[in-house]
This record gives sequence, C-alpha cells and structure tokens, in this order.
Amino acid sequence: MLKLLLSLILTGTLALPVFAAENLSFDQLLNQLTRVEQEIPVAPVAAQASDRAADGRYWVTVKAADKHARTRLLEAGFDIVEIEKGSVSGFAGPDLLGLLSSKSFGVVSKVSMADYAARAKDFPSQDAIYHNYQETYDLLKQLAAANPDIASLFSIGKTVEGRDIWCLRINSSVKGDGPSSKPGAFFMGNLHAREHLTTEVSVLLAAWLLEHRNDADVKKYISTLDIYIAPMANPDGSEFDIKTGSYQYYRKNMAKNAGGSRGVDLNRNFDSWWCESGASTYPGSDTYCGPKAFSEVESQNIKRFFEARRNLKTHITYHSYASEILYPWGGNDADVPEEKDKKAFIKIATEMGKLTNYEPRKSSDMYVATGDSADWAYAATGVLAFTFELEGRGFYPGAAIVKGAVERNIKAAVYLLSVTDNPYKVI
Ligand code: 0X9
Ligand code: ZN
Repeated sequence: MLKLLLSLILTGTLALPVFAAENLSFDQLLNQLTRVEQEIPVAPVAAQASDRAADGRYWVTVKAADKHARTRLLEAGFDIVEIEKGSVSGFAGPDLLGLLSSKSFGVVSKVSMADYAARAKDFPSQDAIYHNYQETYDLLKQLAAANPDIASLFSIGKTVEGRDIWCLRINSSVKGDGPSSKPGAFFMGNLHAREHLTTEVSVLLAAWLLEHRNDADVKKYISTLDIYIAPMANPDGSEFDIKTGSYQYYRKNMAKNAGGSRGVDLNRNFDSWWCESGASTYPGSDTYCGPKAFSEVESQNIKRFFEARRNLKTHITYHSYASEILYPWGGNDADVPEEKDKKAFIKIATEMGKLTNYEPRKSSDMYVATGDSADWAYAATGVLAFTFELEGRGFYPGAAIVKGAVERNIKAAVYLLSVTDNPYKVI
C-alpha cells in the first residue's frame, strides 16, 4: 500500500496521499478499491523500475541536518521523497547526482532503480490495495480500538519466523482469548500464502461487521455469538510472496526443511488421514505434508485454537481460486457418517452458494487430499467447517476483483452467522 502512495506521488498522479487518513469506514475502505482501479498507474513495478533505470536515475540519500539544508537541496533540484533524521532520500538522475556529490551536500548512499525496486517489501503497485501483514494488523488494531466494547485483538500464536497470527474477536461480553459459552463462528484467511484475496475478504468482513454493528441482524449476532476472524493464518508465507515487489507464487509456510528446501503445505499438515492422498512426502513439493502431522507451529496454533473453543459451531477457511464452497470430506471419497451433519453441510453450502454464485460441492469431488484443516476441524471438534475457494482467474486476480468478492462473501458469512446459534435448524 505504501508503495502505491509513493508511486502515485512520484508519477504526479496524486498530489497528496488520499489514503493516509486513519480510521477509514468500511465504505471508505471499499470505495478505495474502485478509486484505485481508476487512478492506478498500470505499469507493473518491474516495468516502472526498468523505465527509471533507463533514464539513469538513482534512489539517493543525502545528508540534511535541518529544514534549511532541505530547502537548499530542493533549490538544487532534488526531489525529496522521504525525510529521515539528518538526511533525506529521493530520486536523482546522473547530472543531479554529480552535483550532489561534488558540492557540500554529502551523498550517503545511492541505489540503482532496479535494486530499489527489488528491495520493495509490498504488493506490486497495481495491487497495492491489498493489505500486507502490517497493514492487516494495523486495520485490525484500528477496528478493535474503535469498538472496544465488542471487539478485541489477540494472537493465536507465533509463526516459524516469529510473526503473530492475529485474530479479531467480536463478542459483547468477553475480550481477548478467554472462554465463552456463546455459539462461535471462526473465519480464517490466507492459510496458503499466495491466496491474498482471502485476506481481503476476511479483514473486510471484520470491518463490515463492526461498521454495521447497529443493523438489527448484525446486532443480534454480536450480542449472542462469539465471532473470530483471523485474516492471515500464514503471514510468513504471505509476506515472502510479496517481498520482492513481484509475486513468487508461494504457497507454503516458511519452515526450513531437511535438505534445504523451504515450506510445508499447511493444508496438508493437519491430522486427518495425514499424508495418505493428494499430498507429497517430498519437501521441495508445493503439497509437502511435513515430517509428521502437526509438525508446523502454524497448524499447531490453529489446532490449539479450535480445541480451546468447543463452543465453535461454524467455520470458513478461505482459499482461492475456484468459485466453490466445499464441505467434508476432502480427504476421503465417503460422505461424512453423521446424516444430520451431511444434511446441514449441504443445505448451508447451497444457501451460501446462492449468495456468492459459488458452487457447493463435497470437497473430495474437487480432489481427494488429506491433512486439510477443514476435515481435521470437523472431525476433531464437530464444527461445521467449509472451505471456500474464492473467485478469480489465477492466484493474483488483481485489484478489480476485490470489491465484488468482498461483497458476495459478506452475504455468505452473514448467512453463516444466522445459523451459527444452531446450524441444524436448517435441516
Ligand atoms: O488443495 C488445497 O489445499 C485447496 N485448494 S487450493 O487451490 N486453495 O490449494 C483445496 C482444499 C480442499 N480440500 C480437499 N480437497 N481435501
Ligand atoms: Zn489454498
């Protein structure tokens, strides 16, 4: 997101950062999505960088003790982009760089545009509306701070690289991670790193629910249910996927495997027929199930989360992309043995399918793959667990898709909340 601001300012598309305002409402957040589509420069980061490289510019940091020094730099023609303590940074072509180096300015460092782009730690500029880890955390914090009577933020646990898996809780009587006897719903995004649309759907669901807290139906769910939203279950992988400024098509967590490869497929690491089918024992593979079930701290944290909350009745784990709503089993061709569960799964998936235009389906009809989180959660705790495969073509469907996906999925999530008090009332 920050990079977008920078590039808009630099390209002159935007004089002032319009998204810098804090505490945006849900509508403002959603409107950003359409506004950015119109305003955004279309060239991908790599192309922009090579354009800049072609004009021979550099990202330069120059000593500047105070505002007078900054004024002198501006007068020399230096376009100040960032002000740091004792220095400023911005872009300079070869002539200006020569001037800055020869006069009494004090060039601290210079970086070619190609190297500058490669340092980027964010979404490519055309997808800058997507929330990275920090931005997701900041938004969750803002939401909790703005609704202290009903919302709180806590960590489900740390990742292998030490990030927190943040979870926003909406509950009118309990804060933090303490127990509740109210029926619970848990929405989880981004278990697979590259499926960034799932973070948007989850975090904007949180924003929408809190924004609409006084709507009659939402008000009722907030006062009677225990609602959890964890938009980024695999933040290490998610950040790795974007950190160069161009997508890495990365799926797994960031575990260091024996043999030197990286990552375990978290959606193959749960203890449900672990590693029997549709999973690989080869560590370099994208569907590597890990050395044993629950070998990964991320899946352990999610396991503990479910086990500590036996009040959970419904769950969605968001993935992308197939426009499908999947229900157990995914690791076995059989139907779930409990007839009432099967009926509830089918009915609820069908209703959510109508609201999203996604196809309801038994998970194993997509393919049999063992060790997925939804199968495990249902088998271990009885929670009615759905895997959503959001819409889109490809893992990086762009900024334009977000608004519709969020709106559709809010309807489905609200429907799920409407049955969370007793999911079996639908059959
Ligand atoms: O393969 C997966 O983990 C999911 N698809 S994705 O493209 N998001 O990777 C599908 C999970 C559905 N579960 C099973 N079929 N077991
Ligand atoms: Zn996935």
